[in-house]
Amino acid sequence: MQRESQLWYNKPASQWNHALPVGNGRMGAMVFGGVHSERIQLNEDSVWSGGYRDRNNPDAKTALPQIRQLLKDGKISQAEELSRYALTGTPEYQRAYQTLGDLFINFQNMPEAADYRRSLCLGEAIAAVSFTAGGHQYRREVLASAPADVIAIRLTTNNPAGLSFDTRLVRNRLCETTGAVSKDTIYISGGEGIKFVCAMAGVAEGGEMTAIGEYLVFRGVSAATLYITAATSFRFDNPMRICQEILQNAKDGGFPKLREEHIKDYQGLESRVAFSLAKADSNLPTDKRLELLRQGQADLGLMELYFRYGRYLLISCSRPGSLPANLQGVWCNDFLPPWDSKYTININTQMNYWPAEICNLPECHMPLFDHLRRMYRNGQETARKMYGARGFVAHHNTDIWGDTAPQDTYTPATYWVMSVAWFCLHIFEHYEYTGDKNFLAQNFELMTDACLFFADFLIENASGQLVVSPTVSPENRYWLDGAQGTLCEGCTMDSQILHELFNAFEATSQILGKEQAFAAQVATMRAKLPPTSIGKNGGIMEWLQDHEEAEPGHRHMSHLFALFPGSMISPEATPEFADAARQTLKLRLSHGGGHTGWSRAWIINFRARLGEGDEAHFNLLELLKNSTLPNLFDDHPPFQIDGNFGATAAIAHMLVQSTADKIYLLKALPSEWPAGEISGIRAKGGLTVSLTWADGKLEKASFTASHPYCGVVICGDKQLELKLNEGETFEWIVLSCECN
Ligand code: FUC
Repeated sequence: MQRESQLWYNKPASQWNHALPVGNGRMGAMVFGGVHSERIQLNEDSVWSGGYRDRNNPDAKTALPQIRQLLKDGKISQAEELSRYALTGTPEYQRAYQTLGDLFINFQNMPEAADYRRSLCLGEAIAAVSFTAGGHQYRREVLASAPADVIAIRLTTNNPAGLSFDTRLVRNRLCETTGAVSKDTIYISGGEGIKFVCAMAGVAEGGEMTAIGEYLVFRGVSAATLYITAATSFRFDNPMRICQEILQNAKDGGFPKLREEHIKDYQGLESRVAFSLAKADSNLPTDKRLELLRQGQADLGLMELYFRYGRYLLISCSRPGSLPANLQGVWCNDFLPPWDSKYTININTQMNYWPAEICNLPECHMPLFDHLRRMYRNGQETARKMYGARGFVAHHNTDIWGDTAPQDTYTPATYWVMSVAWFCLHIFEHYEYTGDKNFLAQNFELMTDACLFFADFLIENASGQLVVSPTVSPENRYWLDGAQGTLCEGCTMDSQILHELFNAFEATSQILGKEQAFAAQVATMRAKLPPTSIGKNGGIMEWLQDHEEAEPGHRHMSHLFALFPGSMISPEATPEFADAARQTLKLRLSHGGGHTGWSRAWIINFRARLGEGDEAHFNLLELLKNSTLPNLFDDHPPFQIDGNFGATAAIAHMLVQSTADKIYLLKALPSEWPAGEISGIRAKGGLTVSLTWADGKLEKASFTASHPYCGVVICGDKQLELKLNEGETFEWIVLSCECN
């Protein structure tokens, strides 16, 4: 079967949301592809607005007992007022991610273009611009190489000596110095708090190149290469020296070698997974396809492309050694971007990493764990200073410094202490997929300290249950006695996360043979957590009391955590709760829920978990129609990358889902996808899974074990006992399996 491999357009990008992204984890670039002038907007993941500050509110600890008492007494607004003074970070805001700047290329004497094409090849991770002008061909290639640590731009023409242009790096604000550092290299530098250098070296073939002022000027060349890199004081003492070393190596190696090594490196990750829906393939530009989809035309190939693009984006913005994918991955055009383009950790950052394991990119998960380590010391300080607790805590946002104090003055999200617990489930998930005990051992102290915080912080409510107080159910409000409230004693999502954290901790303690006494205490705490309950409207209750929601169509569906990404609710194990989750979804959607890209992506995952293929497909269509920009970036609005990653994971989950000892195949196969294949998907227990299906039925599945496996494969009414030794593969040929 053919695979969709390109995003392409027949005109240059008129704005940023049309430009095409490349990235090597640490650096990103957005290619506009103009004919007479090119703009390439640049990012480096550590260009942020300032340094670390201790923002822990010194009055939190004193006020905490009073806030708790007010909540117990039902005096919600008073508890909220005191929290606003005593719990809010001092100062209120964390740092913001920022653009690095732009590369501009102005071409001289370039005639009008014909046969224009701007594309992004997902098979090679190369953005290209090509056209004919004045009877000659012109081509530009832009790639972000991880091995060479540069963004490389290659310009060629078959017009002898036909390329003349000038080029420079620009950053409108906060640029302290610019100019040439040598006869072939120019740079810009600046930054608030974190100092950056971005440097560009040029190589001309034929013709001439000179550095003048802050420009590199090319005259009458037949080909030119530009190498760009950047470094900041976040990682290096002398960013300029690092940039010069990187650029020297790139020039010494030359473009052909750099290109070849880039493709090899990228394909090492990308080619592990292939997804194809039989009828795919269209010869229309991507923006046109999106438009036709909005008009109701089916386009299975676009879904295939969207999935492949999701993996491409994760590979491009999250590599070992880089910072984790932020709200915009690594691509950000602003000095003060929406929500600072930092890490919102009450779902958005977590969602960025939903595809990492199942889509066979465990390496790309690593920056998240590095960042958790960055948050660790700060989180211990926040626990101690704000709450007088041991262990490790963070609130609903963090920044480049791993800041763990609350962000924002009172919003329905700010004083939520569950994000570290949620991140620890990613540690366990990585272990479940890979079986890597060393990784688990290295990160066990984070899990231990996450639990330790709750050993000190949980309190008993009037029913003797252990609850988080104060807390919020992100990010909804409830009605109580004619007034709206946010703060509460315990909420469903918190209990669900804690159930999963405590289970994971107990399992890890057993696997590693460590902290067994504490694990017993954790088990006792787990037994006293409030259970998930069903409310009077037939849905899952969001709070421990059956409050009415202030926003019944709220984008957050926090109380369905146990359905996804958690696993305590499933149609197989808890059919009654699965029905209640369906009812919750129905109610939220009937009030306009799913209106942000990430919220819609979460819904697709819920539908996949519930085994509802057609519903999953419907919501994927809605995401593409209503929350997708011309360059296929997710549109919150504005651009926010979590929806891309959430939906990529969801597509995988529609086809393969797993628990420690069960694998479900084609559990949510939509009737619109009668035939297809997917290869290289990972399942818990260390399996790599490939499938083909036709007429809505599984034909063949193969399983390769990276370590000994023993479990059951389930597809519709068919079951298979699977026992594999390390390295072994089993092929299951199924001829008459009705799935769904
Ligand atoms: C949370 C969400 C918003 C947005 C922001 C970055 O606050 O509720 O929709 O995604 O994070």
